Amino acid sequence: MKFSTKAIHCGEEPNLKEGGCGDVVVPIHLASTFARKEVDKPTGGYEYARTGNPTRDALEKRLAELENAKYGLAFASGLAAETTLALALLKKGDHVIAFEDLYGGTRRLFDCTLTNFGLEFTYVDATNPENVKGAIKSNTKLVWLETPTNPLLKLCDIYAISKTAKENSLITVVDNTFASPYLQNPLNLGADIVVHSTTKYLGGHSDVIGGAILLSDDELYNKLKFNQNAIGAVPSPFDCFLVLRGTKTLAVRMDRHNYNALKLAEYLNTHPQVEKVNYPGLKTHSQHELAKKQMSGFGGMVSFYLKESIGVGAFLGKLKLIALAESLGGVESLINQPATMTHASLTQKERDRIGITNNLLRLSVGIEDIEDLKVDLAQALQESRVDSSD
Ligand code: P1T
Repeated sequence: MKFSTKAIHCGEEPNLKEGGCGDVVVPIHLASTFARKEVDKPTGGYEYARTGNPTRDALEKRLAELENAKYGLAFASGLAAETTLALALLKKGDHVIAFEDLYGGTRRLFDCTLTNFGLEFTYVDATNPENVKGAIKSNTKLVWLETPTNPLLKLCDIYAISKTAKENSLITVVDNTFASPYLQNPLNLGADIVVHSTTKYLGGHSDVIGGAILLSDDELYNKLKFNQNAIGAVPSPFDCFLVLRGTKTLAVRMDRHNYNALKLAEYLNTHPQVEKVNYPGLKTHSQHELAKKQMSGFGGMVSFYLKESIGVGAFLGKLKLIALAESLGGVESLINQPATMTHASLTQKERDRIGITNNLLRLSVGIEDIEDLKVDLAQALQESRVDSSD
């Protein structure tokens, strides 16, 4: 099956067997526990809903199919997935190499929580695979990547880095949230594990918080599956249903996100009040060729720096359609100032070093009519000029 067919059918085949009612949508199984006939084995395959339930099973199966993975594990949030992964696969004294440009919450988890458990993190500019290689130490266990990154839309070469990691017996994890499985499949490029915040494109409607881990390695899966239950950061059946429903339209939504984001990136790129635009689909993006190689589209995320002639607060206040909010990947367009919102937990020094300055804005381009989005940006840019005499 091709992607959009899998996204609708995998994990949700109608049950036409004896006793099944043939429903084409998997039910929201609310039972927290499952009765058994014999003491030593679950009768219907389930025992307790934290350990597993049919709605979550359907979601895990579908997400695994979409990432070409053997196994899927669903979690209560993207950060719940990340926490479980770290606690399951790392131990005190282990070292992790991470891309310096990551979602602020991921860096907060690493720097403010996991370091308390004796884990060590080194951040590198992974746009150059040599920087990852150069950071390997005797206690390095794992390489953590985002591509494209949040919020600067930088890329890293998944194939090259995974190859180096394998040669050094390291696990490569790719947070594929920004691309979604429709545009990029890191496991096909050599990565060991894919992580998603399903809150974003997979859910797609800004109405659910969720996370997932997808992988094919039996040994790693067994550790993660054990810890999914042991730690217990699992999604509710209703949340599983919402993400399952979201995945059905992922392909059509992503096509429109791609189209709208490219149009807006091109528009902003030529706008006199915009200093620089970060979008992998632009020929001016320094990694455009890599984007073409490892992605099948450039996604719905754009970030840009406003010139000093624009008041950032005034600009954000003038937007009428595009909401000022954290998060991304929904059908509605959102804008965010990373320095004060999603990446506020980084130190000022670190933000400045990476390039997350106050004039950087991040757009999650929705699937509205492109003309309405352009008009909204245009009027806000015009109205917020510091030198505007009207
Ligand atoms: O919010 P949660 O579902 O826990 O997912 C965390 C997460 C993980 N990885 C990436 C790349 C993310 O962007 C996020 C969450 N990001 C936002 C809320 C944001 O506005 O960037």
